Amino acid sequence: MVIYKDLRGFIKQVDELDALRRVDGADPRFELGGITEVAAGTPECPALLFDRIKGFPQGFRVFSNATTTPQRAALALGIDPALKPLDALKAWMQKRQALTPHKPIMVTAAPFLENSMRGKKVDMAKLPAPHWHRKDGGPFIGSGSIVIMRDPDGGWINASIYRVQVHGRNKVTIQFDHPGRHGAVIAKKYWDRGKSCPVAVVNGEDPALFIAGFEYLPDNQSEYDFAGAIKGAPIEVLNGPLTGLPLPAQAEIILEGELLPASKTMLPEGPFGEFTGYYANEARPCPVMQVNAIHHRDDPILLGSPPMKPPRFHFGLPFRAASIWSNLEMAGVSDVVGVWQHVAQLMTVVALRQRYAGHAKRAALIAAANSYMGRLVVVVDDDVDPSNLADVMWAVTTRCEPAEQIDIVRNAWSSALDPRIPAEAKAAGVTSHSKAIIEAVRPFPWKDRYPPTSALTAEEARAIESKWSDAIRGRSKPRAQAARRRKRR
Ligand SMILES: Cc1cc2nc3c(=O)[nH]c(=O)nc-3n(C[C@H](O)[C@H](O)[C@H](O)COP(=O)(O)O)c2cc1C
Ligand SMILES: [Mn+2]
Repeated sequence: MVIYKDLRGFIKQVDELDALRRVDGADPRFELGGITEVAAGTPECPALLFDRIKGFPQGFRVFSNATTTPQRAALALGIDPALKPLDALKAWMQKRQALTPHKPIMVTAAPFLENSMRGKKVDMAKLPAPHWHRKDGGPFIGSGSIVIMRDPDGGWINASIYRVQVHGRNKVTIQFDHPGRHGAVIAKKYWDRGKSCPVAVVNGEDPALFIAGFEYLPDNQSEYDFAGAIKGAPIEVLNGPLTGLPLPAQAEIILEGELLPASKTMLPEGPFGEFTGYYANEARPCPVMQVNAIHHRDDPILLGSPPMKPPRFHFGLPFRAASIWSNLEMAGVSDVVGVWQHVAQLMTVVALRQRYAGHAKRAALIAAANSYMGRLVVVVDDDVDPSNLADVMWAVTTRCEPAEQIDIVRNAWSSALDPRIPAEAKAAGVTSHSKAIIEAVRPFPWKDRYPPTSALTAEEARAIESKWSDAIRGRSKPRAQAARRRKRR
């Protein structure tokens, strides 16, 4: 598979798959967001390239729904986009386990230096930052943008996704969901030494960086190296003229500046429509980046990835399910045939071939432990496709006796974004919730005596399909077709 060089290369590949729609004349206040949401709700869920955005020069573009289908998520990973979704996720799980990190390489020229505004010339209003949802607290330049920082102790580069709201000509905020985010940890190290933290915001990045920026990587491991591993080639970087931070040379738009000590400066950030489908919080104080330079390519493209009400999600393949699948394998849980997440990662499903009593629960407990914000974990037998919600619910309703096969795990991993944790509890620092484990499997002791299912096996269905496909799909023989055409004339 030929992997794209940069975001433009990716957009070209998407276009070649006929999955790109061009939209001219939309308003960055709510229309870009509205069109993105409606398009994401259609069966084709096309990627969108907005141009002639109201109030901006032609050529200043926004690209959204980049990786929202299984096909385009696979394409971004360098995996065959023709694979069935569960097979693509398995391919990614296996590729991810074997990845060798690729350190970035330095280059001496970068297209993002084609245009630069510095100092007093810096004006964020020159960039088409959308108001994505009705109640958003302002325009967000960063919804799928990467924030670059250097750890002052180890020297390693962190490059992950944190949202970035615009507050004025040269002020933006960077929002960390919790103090454990690498960006929050690194910034605090500078602040504790009485310094501001050099930072860059990369908008319109290589899709491999977008994916790497979402991964939970260990301390000291740069998302740059992980993105290089996805591509099988190093990310090209150039040291930022102001910050000296290594910046992806092929990126579209880059802000350079400093994250001011939070003890001195904060601005109210949000609300923002979250991936749960809710505005989780009112405006809250948030660290401020002073923007000292804006660089951009000619005719720049902003990668926008607004969160939307589920099932819409940034990634058409549930990447975190691939991590859980890996966790299960590493823990020695055998015979797992698939792991999937529905409802924007809020529900995890594990499919396995039961070999011993307690096998299903063992898998479920590991999956539950690693399901961020997920209240629902379901285990199904290997004849059920975990990526097919209807199939999963068929198993739940026909194989699970609720009085015997549902367990509740209390005080488990969620976050302040959880809409079901009461405000008083959040104020007291509670960010945990309970998780239901549903064993939608045939009870192990009598599984072989369970009533047999009536549906065709996958093989039987394939055989019928290949023999009778014309009849089923209404395609008639060429001669009959020609006769019909003649009659119509
Ligand atoms: C589109 C998108 C937007 C995100 N926005 C935020 C955000 O605003 N704040 C945050 O803390 N995490 C956000 N995340 C999640 C983090 O990027 C993710 O957890 C990442 O692994 C954190 O990296 P770190 O371990 O280097 O801190 C977002 C993820 C995606 C895909
Ligand atoms: Mn990190």
